[in-house]
Order: sequence, then structure tokens, then C-alpha cells
Amino acid sequence: MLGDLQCKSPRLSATCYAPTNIALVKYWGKRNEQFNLPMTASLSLTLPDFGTTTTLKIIDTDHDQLILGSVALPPGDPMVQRISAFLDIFRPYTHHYYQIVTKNSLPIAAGLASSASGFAALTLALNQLYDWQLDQETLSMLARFGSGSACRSFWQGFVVWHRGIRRNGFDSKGSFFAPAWAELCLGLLVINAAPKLLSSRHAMQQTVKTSKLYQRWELQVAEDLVQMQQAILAKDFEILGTVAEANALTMHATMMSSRPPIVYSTSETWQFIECIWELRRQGIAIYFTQDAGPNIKLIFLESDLHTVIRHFPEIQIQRFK
Ligand code: 2P0
Repeated sequence: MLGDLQCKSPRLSATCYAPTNIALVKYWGKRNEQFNLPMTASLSLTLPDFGTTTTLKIIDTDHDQLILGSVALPPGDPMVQRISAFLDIFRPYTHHYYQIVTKNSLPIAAGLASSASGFAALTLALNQLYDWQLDQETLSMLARFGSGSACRSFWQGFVVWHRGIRRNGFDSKGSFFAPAWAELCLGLLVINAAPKLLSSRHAMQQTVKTSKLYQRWELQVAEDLVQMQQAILAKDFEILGTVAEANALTMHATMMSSRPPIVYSTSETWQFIECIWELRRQGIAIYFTQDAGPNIKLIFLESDLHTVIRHFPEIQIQRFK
């Protein structure tokens, strides 16, 4: 199928934006490392205002050039190598190189899902550069080769990444599930924006390989997905928040049971979590989710916006209306 992508005469350059997404039921573990095929399905919410803008240009050099923000990364940089490996899938000739200029509105590799928007934007830029005119589901499937979570960044609102059963992964891609609720808010609390020491890619691998709780995690995801989908359709915020928070904590508990253990939370992470739980005890409906990093994402309703800003003045908020 990848061989069917016609190399029509390319444009000079293409610029595309893709939003990031935050999983409410997480993807943690692969059944195929090469194709980023997940062990389980997952479900996310797209953050329209936080994402990546990428310009892709064909250049006359002997290697790909990656410019991140305004900094040109050296060819040996792991991020350049990862992007080049992804572009290798689509390169019409071996000696056909690209300049990739990419700007993120999120810290890179800090568990804030920048690889999701990054590979989604790059896939959209390839589609535009070569005028492939592919539909969103196919683009989602292709972006998955770069980073699993990228396949959920092709729709607004709530998105499901289907696990799929095929060995080639052509059925493992995202699809739109439901629009985001207008009253919903998601707040980013950046506790530490430094790149993490252990990539989620390696951490996932270690968890699948060594955690005795991993099978339990797979069962939990199946249950959480059903409950989460029902909560979204019924607009039941309490269930949405409860399931999202429990799912994130179960993912972290599963990682912590790996050998050696994987711990992304810091003491500051726990201080924020304690604060969220204290606010809940006071009757404020505020929940959190956490990805592969120390940072926390708050989930709350517009009616509690001022309370949340008062307690977390540094929060960056995404609204959905
Ligand atoms: C998610 N994460 O569902 C989960 C929750 C982090 C924690 O997807 O190896 O960068 O590129 O497929 O997508 C982060 O992992 O991993 C991630 P790869 P990815 O959002």
C-alpha cells in the first residue's frame, strides 16, 4: 500500500499544522515495535490550540535538515534520525532529502505529547507536498509509523485509536468519536519542561516485558474504554473525570511495577495531585490525567474556571467552544 503512493511532481514546499491530543484512556505498550501497533485501543481529546506547525521542503543536500524552532539540529541527533527514518518510508528516491522546519507550542519530550502533533503535522505536510489527497484515516495510519499517539491527531474532539488485528497494522488507526463538550476545559500544568530521562518508547517496552501487572492493565483499558465512551455520550463529567484519573494512575502503577521500576512523578507532581484531591473533598469537580512525564493535566468544567485559575495561576488552559 505504501508503494502505491504516487510520486506526482511535488510542490516546492508545504506547511501544515496539527494539534496535539491528550489520552483519557492511555496507550501504553506495543505488540509490534516497528509499526507502533498498540496492545490496546485508546481514547483521546484533541487540544486545538496546542500543536506543531511544520514546513517541509525538498532540498539539494546529502541529508535531511531539521530546524526545531530556530535551531538547526546536527544530523546525528536522535530526533533527526527518528524523523529521517519515518521519511525513509515515503522517500521516492534514496537521494531525496528534506528540510523540516518545525515549531511547537508545547515543550518537547516532556510528556506533553509533542511527538503526536509533530508526526501528524509531518504526515499532513507530506500529503500536501506530493498532493496525495489521502483521507484522514489513511493519514492517521501513516502517522502511526512515526509515533503511535500521532494517529489520534487528525480530528477535533474525542478520538479513538482502534487497536486493529491485522499484522500489517492497516486497521490500526484513529477515528472520530464525538465532539468535545463546550463546557469542558483541560489545563496544562508544566511542572518540569526538561526532556525526560527515559523515553516513553523505552519505558513502554520495559513495562510490557517486565511488569507482572501488564495483563491486568490490558483488561483495565478494555473496561475503561467502555465506561469512557458511555460517559462522553451521556455527558457525565464525574464518570469521565473518575475514569480518566484512574486510568492514568493505573498506567503509572503498572510502570512502577516494572523491573527496574519506571517512575515519572516527582514530589511536585504529588503536591499537585494532593491539592486536586483536597479541592475535590471541598466539592470542586476537578480531575487530572498524567502522561509519561511529571506534568499534570487538569480536567474540569467552565463553571470552575476561576477557582482553578486561583489555585493554579500558571495553568495553560484549552477550551472547546
Ligand atoms: C498516550 N503516551 O496514550 C500515552 C500515555 C504517553 C502516556 O502515547 O513510541 O510518543 O512514538 O508510539 O506515542 C506517548 O508515546 O510513543 C504516549 P511511540 P508515543 O498518549
